[in-house]
Amino acid sequence: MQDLFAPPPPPPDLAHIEQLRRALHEHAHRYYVLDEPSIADVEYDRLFQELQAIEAQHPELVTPDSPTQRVGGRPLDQFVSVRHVVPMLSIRTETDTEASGAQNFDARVRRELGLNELAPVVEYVAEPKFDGLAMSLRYEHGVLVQAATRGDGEMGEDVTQNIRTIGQIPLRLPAGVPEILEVRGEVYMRRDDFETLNEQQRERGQKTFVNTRNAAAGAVRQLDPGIAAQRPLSFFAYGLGAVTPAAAGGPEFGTHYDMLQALKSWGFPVSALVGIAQGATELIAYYNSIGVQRDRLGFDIDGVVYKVNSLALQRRMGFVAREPRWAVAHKFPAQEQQTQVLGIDVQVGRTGKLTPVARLKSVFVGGVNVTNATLHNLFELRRKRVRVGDTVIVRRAGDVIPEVVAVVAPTLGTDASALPGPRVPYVPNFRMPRQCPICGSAVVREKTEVNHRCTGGLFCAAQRKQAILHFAQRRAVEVEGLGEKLVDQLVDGNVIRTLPDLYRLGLSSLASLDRMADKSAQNIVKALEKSKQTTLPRFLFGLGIRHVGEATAKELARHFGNLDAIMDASEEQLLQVNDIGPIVAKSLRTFFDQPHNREVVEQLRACGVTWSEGPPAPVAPTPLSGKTFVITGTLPTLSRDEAKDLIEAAGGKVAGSVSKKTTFVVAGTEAGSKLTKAQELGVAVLDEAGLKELLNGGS
Ligand code: 5U1
Repeated sequence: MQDLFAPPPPPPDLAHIEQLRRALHEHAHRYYVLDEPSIADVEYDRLFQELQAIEAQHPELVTPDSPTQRVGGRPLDQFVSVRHVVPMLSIRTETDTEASGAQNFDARVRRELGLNELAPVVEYVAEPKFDGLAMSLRYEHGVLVQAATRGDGEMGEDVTQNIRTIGQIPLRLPAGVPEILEVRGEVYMRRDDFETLNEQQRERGQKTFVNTRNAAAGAVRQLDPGIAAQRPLSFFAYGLGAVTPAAAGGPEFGTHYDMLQALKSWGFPVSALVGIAQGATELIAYYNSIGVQRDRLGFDIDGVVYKVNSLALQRRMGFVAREPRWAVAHKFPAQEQQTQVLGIDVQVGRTGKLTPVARLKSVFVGGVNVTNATLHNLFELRRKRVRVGDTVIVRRAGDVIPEVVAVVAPTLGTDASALPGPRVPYVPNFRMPRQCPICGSAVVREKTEVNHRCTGGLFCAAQRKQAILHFAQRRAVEVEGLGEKLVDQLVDGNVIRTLPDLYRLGLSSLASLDRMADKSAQNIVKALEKSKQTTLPRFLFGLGIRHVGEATAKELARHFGNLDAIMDASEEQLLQVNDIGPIVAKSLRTFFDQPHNREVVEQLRACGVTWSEGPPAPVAPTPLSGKTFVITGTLPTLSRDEAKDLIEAAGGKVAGSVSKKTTFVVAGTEAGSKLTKAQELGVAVLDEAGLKELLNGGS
């Protein structure tokens, strides 16, 4: 009911409303697109809330391009169909993942343009092929009025409500843009956003998404814009649809590249990886260069796109069906493939963790032949309902271990040639073994844990192998050249049983191993000799005590100064160490309470392994104590390891991912999603010079 005694709202100050909207648009562009926030988050929130309050008092003044209109809207029953005035084209795919993919395209372009061998090279624009879903954004008089999916190219779906929630998509364009402007590009989800989303889904007991593309598509096709707003999406622009024709005041571009630059100047995100390539040779170089960077990018791509740069030549070449003759997508090896589960084995890790691993019919995924994929743990395996004989999707993206993402077809039996069909009852469900498959010790699972573990400790050959590899790794004592194959040979052949046995290896026992040349054996002996001089944190980390990572090992070394003090410290004393909680304290105590672990330490000492020890660190706080850093990108002079060492030496901690607990992100060139995340969370960002200043006592 209207309150008749309430004072009437003050008359709206239209100029102020416009000023607020302009400021918010500008700040959103700097934040989401340029990655250069110009005001603090709290200040942005203040302006936003001020505008929201005014609009609440004067709902008649709310416009669709107001920054407040990104969130909200009512859930829809269904999406409305939209006709694309200019059809959304698809792109011909070159599946040949060799250099010939680029050569074939260039040869075709030259043929169609009637260019002989003597004619100059053709200029192309090369772009990443983003793994998301195509979107057409329609602006009228500079205001976003519609966002539509591709659909069949002629008719798409109106998903404007959901697309408005994407911070990178401008709701309003600067003055001077064409009256009608349709911008085409790809909506996608960044990898870190995908990981966070899946983690949240898991915590809520909801279905996880198979890959970034599915997650992005699910968000775009979400009928409730409130839910869509919680799914973090991003956008890259790469083309135009309908545009006010040049004759009616629209822009006239000479090249595709110029058009992309205009899109950028109008506020759209355009990938920094877009480049110009002269002829097939440079296309191949581009393909290879993006291929090398692929795993490090913050988002998934499935190939690159080549386009003839000159728009006049594009017009001359035209289309076949719905595909332009002047463009091609040159695919990378797929990161997902289907194959069949031939068996389910169990692998035992360094800490005794048992991992169910699917043995697969060999399949080429993400550039390598994959024959095994992790099923993580018994609960994941059950959730995905994987059984021997099933046809599954296997994914190998980046450096991550290949994993089984889903069952596509339960099959009959284990016959690899069997067609998909109903699951037969006689394929038994996988069960975790009660005894370790390697050493026969009991397998246990604590109530609060998802993982099963072998209780055999160093009695278990699998754990011994992993323990040796852990001890020998670069960030522990570093025995160069001691890799998995060699350790397998040494342990399986009973040449070594314990860590100290490593230092008892003679040249002759090494040289007698299969496929071991004299020179390689000498190198291993030299590397072992070199590894004997180490540091206390490296040695402690190398022992492989559960929950004792590098940072904890450094804290322990700093606090106690020598190994004997650590070995003899009570849980209460261990709890005094910076960042050590009850779980780590208990784990350390348990480890050093086992006589065989103490014996290993003594024998290593007897073999000549030494480390520098010193007095406990002074109690005074070090300049970076209590501060957590994340390093991203390439720093001008320091390697990441050097930066990490410096930070830790000054009492700081280095973490792998950005969260609200991060104090600083140290960013170099080509910093990716971690930098964006830092900006989103309002975490302070430093360059190398800033870090050095901090290390020298600045604040
Ligand atoms: N980067 C990029 N992706 N992509 C997809 N450019 C690009 N262009 C496309 C498509 C379907 O189509 C045009 C060639 C019409």
